[in-house]
Amino acid sequence: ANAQDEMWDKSASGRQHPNIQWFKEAKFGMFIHWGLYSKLGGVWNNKRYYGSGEWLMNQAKVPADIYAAEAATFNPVNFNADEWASLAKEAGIRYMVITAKHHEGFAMYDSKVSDFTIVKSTPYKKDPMKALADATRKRGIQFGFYYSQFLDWHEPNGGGNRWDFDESKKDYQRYYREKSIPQLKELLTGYGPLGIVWFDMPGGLTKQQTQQLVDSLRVLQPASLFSSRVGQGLGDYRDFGDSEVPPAPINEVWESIYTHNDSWGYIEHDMNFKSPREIIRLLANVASKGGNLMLNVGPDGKGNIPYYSVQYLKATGKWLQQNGESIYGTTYGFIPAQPWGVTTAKPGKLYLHILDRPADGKLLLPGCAVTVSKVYTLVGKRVLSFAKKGTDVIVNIPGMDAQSPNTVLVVEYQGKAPAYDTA
Ligand code: H79
Repeated sequence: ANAQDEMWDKSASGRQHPNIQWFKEAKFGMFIHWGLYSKLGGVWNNKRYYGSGEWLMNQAKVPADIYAAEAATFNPVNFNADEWASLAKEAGIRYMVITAKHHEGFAMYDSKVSDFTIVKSTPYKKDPMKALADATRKRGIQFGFYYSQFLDWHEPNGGGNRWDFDESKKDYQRYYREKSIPQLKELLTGYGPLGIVWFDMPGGLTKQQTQQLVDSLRVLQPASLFSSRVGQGLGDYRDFGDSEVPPAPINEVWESIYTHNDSWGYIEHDMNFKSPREIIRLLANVASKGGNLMLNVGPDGKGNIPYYSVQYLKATGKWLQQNGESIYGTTYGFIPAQPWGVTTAKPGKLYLHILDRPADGKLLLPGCAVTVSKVYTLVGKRVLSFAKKGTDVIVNIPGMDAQSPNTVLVVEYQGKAPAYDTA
């Protein structure tokens, strides 16, 4: 886990945000990294960089003024908020979080407190976030902003940039006062109700100052959820490290974040996209531990979501349309991960996600100490026979489509589900 995640303190979060329920049920979110780095695509001075596109300025140690000049040719003319939102809808996405400002310091919205914005310093001149906020909400998708509250490589007083600003001369308080907090307030007042404010990489504030920051933003949008990376254990739900799933179920509200390829921001030479099969299995794995998966896509500098992200997300949505009952609104199942797959649950129902069909066609549910009344395939509702041996239940499964990324069975039962020893 990142050090920042260790700051998330279970005792401090005994409280529950009054608006947490939608998030608990949502299970599948879309993360979008989009900024000036998207135009650069992981290339600087004809050199390809690997890792994460949004880190290019840092990796190539580009001076802030030279980097800022790139805005003059950033013109995402193909951006279409309705297309992005309907893709999310078709993919079965329930919430979307997009970078309003990443570490590069560039505002992807109409900020009045900085000149380094998509409206003021690019030929595009429009605010794409307004349109996206409207397009997602219109489709019942919760909308939220990512905001890098401490790292800002554009500002002499912002965190992180040591290649052209002297760290010892930085006044972080001033940066928070003059840019970070005012921009957060703009985002929380100008774009309607936000489902989430997704902070990242805390720094430069004491616990008391972080609390003041949170309090000053809460009053603007009491219903909005804050991610744990606001720091100091003050978030409303827990985020794991980038691309991390906990090893065992966790009885808390939490989220795993993953990239579709190997980068958050667009990299033109990164084609390592997870297949629909991989996404569907990752989603089941995360749900079986009780969390949400927020999967990232990185649109390019013209405003196009990469072709494979579009295709693979749509395919994921097809699976969810038929099998969503086993994902949305579930929590971890009471049977831990098995050689054949993982489980999720709702009251009276256990969902068996068969990721690797056992060769003998017999599915073992160890420690299934409930009264099973019926087992059937989720798709097609085909009833299956089963046997009981002590607390073990063995389900006779039919020949399955070997190509299926995840075949789901439903176990209906009476009785209290055995307690799961969560981490
Ligand atoms: O927004 C994404 C990342 O840019 C951000 N969090 C996610 C959601 C993040 N900020 N800091 N970090 C992640 C940790 C820094 C990782 C790094 Fe690297 C390792 C920076 C340099 C080496 C990854 C690999 C980025 C460039 C190369």
